[in-house]
Amino acid sequence: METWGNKLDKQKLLNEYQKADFAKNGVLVIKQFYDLKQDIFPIQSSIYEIIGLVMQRHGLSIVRQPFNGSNFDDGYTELIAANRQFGSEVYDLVKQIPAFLRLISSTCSEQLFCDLRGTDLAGIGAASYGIRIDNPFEEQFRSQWHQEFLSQPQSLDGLVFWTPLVPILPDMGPVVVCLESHKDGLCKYSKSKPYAQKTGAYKIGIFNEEQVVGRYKQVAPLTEPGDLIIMDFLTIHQSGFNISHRSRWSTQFRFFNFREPTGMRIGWKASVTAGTDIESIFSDYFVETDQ
Ligand SMILES: O=C(O)CCC(=O)C(=O)O
Ligand SMILES: [Fe+2]
Repeated sequence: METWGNKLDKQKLLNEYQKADFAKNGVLVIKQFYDLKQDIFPIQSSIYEIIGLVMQRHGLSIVRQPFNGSNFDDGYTELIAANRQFGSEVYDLVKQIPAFLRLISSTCSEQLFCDLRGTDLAGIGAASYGIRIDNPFEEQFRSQWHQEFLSQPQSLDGLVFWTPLVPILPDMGPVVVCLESHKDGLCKYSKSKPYAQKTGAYKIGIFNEEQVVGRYKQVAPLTEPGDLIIMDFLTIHQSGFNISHRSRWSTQFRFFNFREPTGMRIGWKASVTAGTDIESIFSDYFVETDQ
């Protein structure tokens, strides 16, 4: 247990009930895993400043309230109303915030992963992390049903860490998860008609999506900043639909196990967003379809 270089924080490890719950369901919500003041507030503060600088860069004079933590996104709705492209600029910049990178590589995240996966050698996949900004009624970048391993071919026993920066209410479209779906292995995928208008890897969907997803009970946990959702790399999940008036800000990062044989065989590839050709890696799992 010396592996992490820091003192092991046993408080942050899962108890036997949580471990059993995770093994059964393929998903677990851990309330207040991160410290609001120490871990989350500095990220929110930097986002507030970056939004302000992007406004300034584009000569916009949008009136904003002083930063108080929970209002870190003040003015963002007005910014994207002026030009949606300015929102993409913010999206690319916020993943460069040091406090966010500290959260990802925090000792408590790493030890949670290592303890749960029984490994001493965790990795954080190249381009496998970011801060989602799901704007109300926007479909283009919404994640439809998927399993993480297909787009993050690092290790089969990887984990998604998902944690919100705003309180997630039902109308904000919480992540929807298919319980116990991780037990059935990797699904078949196709480039199907319903997603043809989407961007990049969002064109890919689970083959026979409705039938596959229909086999499982679904949950859509409501979470608050500080809470953490962990998901198995094979758990089927999707973004909910944000029909609220506020963008849904959430951070996600992924850990993988360097010692897992499938990951080692395929070479711990980077995220699909970094250009990894998942159709060739997973050629047996892609189905041609005209539906
Ligand atoms: O935040 C979302 O809606 C989707 C999240 C997701 O698919 C992930 O974190 O892997
Ligand atoms: Fe995902």
